[in-house]
Amino acid sequence: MKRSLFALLIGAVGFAASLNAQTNPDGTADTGDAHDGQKLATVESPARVAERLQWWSDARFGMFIHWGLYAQDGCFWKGKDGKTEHMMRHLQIPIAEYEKIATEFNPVKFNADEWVRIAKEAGMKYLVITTKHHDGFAMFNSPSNDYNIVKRTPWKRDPIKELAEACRKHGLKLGVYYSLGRDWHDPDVPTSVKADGSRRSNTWDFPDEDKKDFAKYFERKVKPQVEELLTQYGPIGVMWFDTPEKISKAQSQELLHLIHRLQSDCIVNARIGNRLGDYAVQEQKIPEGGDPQPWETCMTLNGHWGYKKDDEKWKPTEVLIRNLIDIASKGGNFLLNVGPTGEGIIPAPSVQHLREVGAWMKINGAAIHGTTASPLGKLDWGRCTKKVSPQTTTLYLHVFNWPKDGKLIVPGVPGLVESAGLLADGKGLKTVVTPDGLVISVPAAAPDKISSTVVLKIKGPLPTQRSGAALQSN
Ligand code: JFZ
Repeated sequence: MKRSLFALLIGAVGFAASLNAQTNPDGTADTGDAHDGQKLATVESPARVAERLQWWSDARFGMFIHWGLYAQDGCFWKGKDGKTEHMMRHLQIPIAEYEKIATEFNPVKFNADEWVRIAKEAGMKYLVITTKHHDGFAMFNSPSNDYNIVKRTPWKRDPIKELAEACRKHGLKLGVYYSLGRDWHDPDVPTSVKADGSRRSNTWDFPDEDKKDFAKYFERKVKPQVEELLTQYGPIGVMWFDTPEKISKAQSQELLHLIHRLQSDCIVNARIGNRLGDYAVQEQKIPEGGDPQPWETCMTLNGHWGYKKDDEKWKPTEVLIRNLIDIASKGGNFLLNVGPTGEGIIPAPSVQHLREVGAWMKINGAAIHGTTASPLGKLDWGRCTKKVSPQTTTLYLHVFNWPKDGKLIVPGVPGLVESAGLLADGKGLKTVVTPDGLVISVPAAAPDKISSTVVLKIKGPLPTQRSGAALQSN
């Protein structure tokens, strides 16, 4: 590929930053990690980046999967509550002990086809699965490092291979999560000390910080494993890195170069570190004004990423659907997480919630997939997404609060109305221009209590196209 890293030397295009505090589900303060919410540097031409991101932007909705040894007993170990997928660190479990979990890890109910179908039926277009979390255990066949699911478990299978096949079959893209700067199994990963004084590396097995050399770990483990991920499974849609921590700029660049040498179309998230990557990550929250650069919010269905057996605090379906709409109206992607069990199944409440989202998507998916950010200002009754063609601008009006008087007022609609109708039944609706805005006459009852879509078609492109930047402020 011609796009080269030489472009690195040419100026970087700046984007508006949006910095926000972050908290882990376990309450630990990952607050304001420098790699999140930051301006990304443009390494390639914006056109090339946009081209690579096209399918991903159109997708708008994906499934995040956190699956690892911590799931074996739902983040408990020897009866002790390990709190989250960070169980190994929270309980300071020695490597020799943690490794024993692998000898019992036997997810006999795992069915890649079923996982992919659950995602597909929810209206999701891609998945991102943890191939190595902070515990350092590879959930894929890793010839370079035998601490992996094929070598160390009685199950001996490679779930990434099976998921790649199922994704191909069902037309979804496969992305892989890789914990970059944290690896509690490797002796060479130095500790980063957080603002709250907590240390994020394995200080119980490897207390001597002076002996740790990130470069050794990077060469020995990261580079070979990233290469494996990009050569063993066909096209990888997204490399989703986490926790860049101590990685240097040169190392982030080298890694990016390695990825694009192997798969030039592979999208990389910003957690490759040092302001590189194609899109920004937001965790557990939706930025108020969106973000003009490509962005994705990742979020849990309950309060945990990994399977936590005593967590029953599920987000209501209404919240999930409205979050998806809110994110799409601000030009972002929604990566919604499931935490499969040690047996290899996605917990029933997760499946149920995703089914309900899927039922909504079946009717309203056209108002999400392939849309871009709202061109309208703040709307009292809900949100807006749009699709643009040379002849017509389609506005999807997502009505959360159905008007009691049968009049939906859309302020600031420019141009000539071509048609208005309900997405649910295709029936046309009457419109009239008033000083308050366009008034659409809608039936008394909302087709959907969570959100109903009114499709408004306007002649030609909108006069003021403000791409990306969300104009909604709530
Ligand atoms: C990380 C992991 O530690 C966690 O286990 C999970 O995988 C999640 C998706 O990512 O947690 C983070 C990382 C970065 C921030 C917050 C939580 N951050 O930048 O605010």
